Amino acid sequence: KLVETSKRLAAYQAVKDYLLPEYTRVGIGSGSTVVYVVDAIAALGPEVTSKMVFYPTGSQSEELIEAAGLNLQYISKLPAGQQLDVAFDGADEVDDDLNLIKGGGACLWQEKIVATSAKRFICVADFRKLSPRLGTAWKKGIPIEVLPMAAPRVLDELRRMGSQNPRIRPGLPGKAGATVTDNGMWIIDAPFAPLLLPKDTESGGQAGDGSNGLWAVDVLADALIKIPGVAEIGLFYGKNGLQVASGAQKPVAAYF
Ligand code: DER
Repeated sequence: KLVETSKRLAAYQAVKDYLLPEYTRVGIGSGSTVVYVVDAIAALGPEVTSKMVFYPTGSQSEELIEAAGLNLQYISKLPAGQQLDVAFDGADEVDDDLNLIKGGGACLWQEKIVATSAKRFICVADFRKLSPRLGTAWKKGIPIEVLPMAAPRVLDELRRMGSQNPRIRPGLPGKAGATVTDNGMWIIDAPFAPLLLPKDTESGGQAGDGSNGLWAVDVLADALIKIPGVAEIGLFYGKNGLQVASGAQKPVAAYF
């Protein structure tokens, strides 16, 4: 109950603060917290929302937008050189620098495409997601979207990089075999020791290069994305974290 209340409060506050009436293009993430974001947007009423178009990050997100009667459009239709005004999404874990672990809902690939197509990215998360370092609160591992036929090779490389017991995410009851994403891919969950921040490595304490199994967020992200067979990784940028290709601003705020 407390968690749901926290999600709802965070979502309504985030929409109040960051969905400005003049915005026309809005990204909608996936998961259970973003349900409250869509509720809060729908509550603004059609006089506000009818002027806006909403971009999904997967099948669940698309259903949320349609069920709320909001205008649906796809990121594949965003004109060249244009960006979304804002994108809202959840996270599995948020560290001190607003770096995120995402992918608990296996939607990370389209989520990152939409998030990095937006001028502002608002992460909405309940208090459970707050953590000093990624991997402290969320112990299931970093979600990594992979080409199924490459999964065994990727698992080998992850073990070599020091991941403890990486594994292919099994399907939910009713789906024999692996979880299959909206993109027809698999997810590997790769646990690592808590990921270091610049304030840990700059002080000269730790290298963060994977030696003794300790990685800095950006060093690990750069290494993971290069593994052949990896499509996308569930590590998202923060204010001092990963650079974002699209030049999208860092997460403006995280709401807890
Ligand atoms: O899969 C995802 O990235 C989701 O956004 C997830 O990280 C958040 O899901 P939740 O809001 O249900 O915790």
